[in-house]
Amino acid sequence: PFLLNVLENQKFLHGVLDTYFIDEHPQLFKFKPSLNRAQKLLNYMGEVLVNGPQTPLATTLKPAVVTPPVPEVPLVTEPPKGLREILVCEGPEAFAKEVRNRKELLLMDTTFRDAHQSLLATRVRSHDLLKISPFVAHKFNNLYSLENWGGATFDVALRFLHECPWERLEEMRKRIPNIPFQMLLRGANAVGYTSYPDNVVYKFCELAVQTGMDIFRVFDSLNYLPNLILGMEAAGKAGGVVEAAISYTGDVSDPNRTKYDLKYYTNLADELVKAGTHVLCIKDMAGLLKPEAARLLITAIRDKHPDIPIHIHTHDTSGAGVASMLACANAGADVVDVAVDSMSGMTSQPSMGAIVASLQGTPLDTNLDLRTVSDYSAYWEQTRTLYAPFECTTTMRSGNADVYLNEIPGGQYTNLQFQAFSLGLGDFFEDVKKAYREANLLLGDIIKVTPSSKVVGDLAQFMVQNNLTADQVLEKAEELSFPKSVVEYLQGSIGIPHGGFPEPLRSRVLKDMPRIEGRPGAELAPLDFGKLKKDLKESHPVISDRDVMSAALYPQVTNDYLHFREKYGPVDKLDTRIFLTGPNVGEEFEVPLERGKTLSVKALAVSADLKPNGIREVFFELNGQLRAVHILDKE
Ligand code: 3PY
Ligand code: ZN
Repeated sequence: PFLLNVLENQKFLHGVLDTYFIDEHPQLFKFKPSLNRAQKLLNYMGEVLVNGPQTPLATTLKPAVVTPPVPEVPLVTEPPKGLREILVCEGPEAFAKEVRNRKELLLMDTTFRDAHQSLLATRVRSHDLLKISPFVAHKFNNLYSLENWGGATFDVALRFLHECPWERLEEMRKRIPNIPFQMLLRGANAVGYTSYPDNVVYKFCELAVQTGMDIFRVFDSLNYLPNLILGMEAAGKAGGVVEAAISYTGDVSDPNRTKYDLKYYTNLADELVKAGTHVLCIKDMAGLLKPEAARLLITAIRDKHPDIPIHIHTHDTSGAGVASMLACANAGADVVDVAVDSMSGMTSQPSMGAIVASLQGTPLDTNLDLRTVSDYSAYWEQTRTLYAPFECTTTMRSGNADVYLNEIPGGQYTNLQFQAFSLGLGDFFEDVKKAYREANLLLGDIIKVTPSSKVVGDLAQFMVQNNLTADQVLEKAEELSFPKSVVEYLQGSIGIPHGGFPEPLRSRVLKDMPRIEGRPGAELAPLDFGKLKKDLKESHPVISDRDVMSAALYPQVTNDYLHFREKYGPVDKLDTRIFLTGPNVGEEFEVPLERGKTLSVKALAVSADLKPNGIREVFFELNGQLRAVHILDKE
């Protein structure tokens, strides 16, 4: 009896047994939880039916009632070979050489990461990514890479989707063995918003490579070289392709914008090439790289570094994205970022179909078939409607070239607009955008991308809410109680900006507060992973090294995620509409738990009467048998 019911064993529960027992006998834990999975999921759906969505929805719009058809692929045959073959067999240098030698313009597809981070609040779930993955493997084998991890996806998966980002990566890898995977690594901030101890960043990259990651786009929100180099070393040491990114701001085609001129960018490119990057990326996170600026910038870098593959990232906020990417390609870039048509445009990436069509019959022809792009787009067009509660188009109807004035990064642009509209204040967004520009100048005209963009955004909102002009902020700096992010930024918590910190603002805000002089991570003690694992095991029956890594980055979020999963099971297996808003009463549906194991569920009824203890019963049919779950009605 001990063996099968270990989770209910009193000695075990009270810690009389050494918990290393679990490590030595993992098979014991496969049995009991799997028996409970169905019941847990019924509890989850009961909870949603009684108490409403268990993840906050951003609007009152409901997910569409659709089952997006997945274009067919021959599942019996292996997907055709792609660039990953060279990477795996010959390593990152050979991969980079091959990329540089290619005649065609190569594409990175951002649909699995940045596109939905920018348009759908990062809410696209593994369920919908995995369904289309075999099609991508079979039909898009010639991509440079598929960007499918990192950035905000890690946090959002755990926090709002109640799913494990590591499992997502592993499952995508199983279905797409041939295309290089790419992630966005925020340098010394990994996939978080703040500096971590160095050993956390190293271990994170190691685990990412082990789980299936290939290419690490490494950036720093201030282009602060020591932070960038730390991230590059971590990615490189783990065996990944290092794609060091220069975050782009300003306008190199405007002779009056002297702080970030061509020389600034070419110097930085020199440093990153010297530091051994395999690929060089220009990360235009706000979509400020106009076609003429693109021509100047790429030509200058290409002239100095004829052998390095150049990869360009942009956002289509102004609407000039396709023109700019074509200008980059013509000036010698090897790879550009696109999102599939139905997930492109506005604050997302430029359209894949538009770029493919524009280059057809030219020497840079991508060799992609527009019909294939169209099939892929059709899947996402329907899938996107499942995420209606998070649609940016609730408030955003078009691109806007005012981004050249405010320089707000794509994802943040969507968020700020959304927040402004939900506050219901008519001109609030216009005011915030103007204040964002002023806040940036107050802070010394800095690079703005996660997390420095949050500093500028917080200061802008602070200015609007308190009705302060830039002059007033500077004048009253000693008395004002600034947002925490602004104070920490001025203390040096995320690094040192190009040109130094703004004075006298910094001294006035900080007074005698401590300052970090160099790379923030260098001052942090290494994290004790062994202790963290032990601590986690005290409150959670099953803890993997992946959970420990998640907890190293997001302690509270991971703890909540683990509790949630222990209570409600693998909610990532539910269809998106059912996950978000629950089934309709009377609805029949399936839940594929694993290969060969599918639950057949029917939602029967929610009891009208409440028991004296506040419990409501919800009835389901599970594989033909009646089941009832008891849910505390929180209303
Ligand atoms: C992120 O850090 O998530 C970004 O997408 C920055 O551009
Ligand atoms: Zn981006």
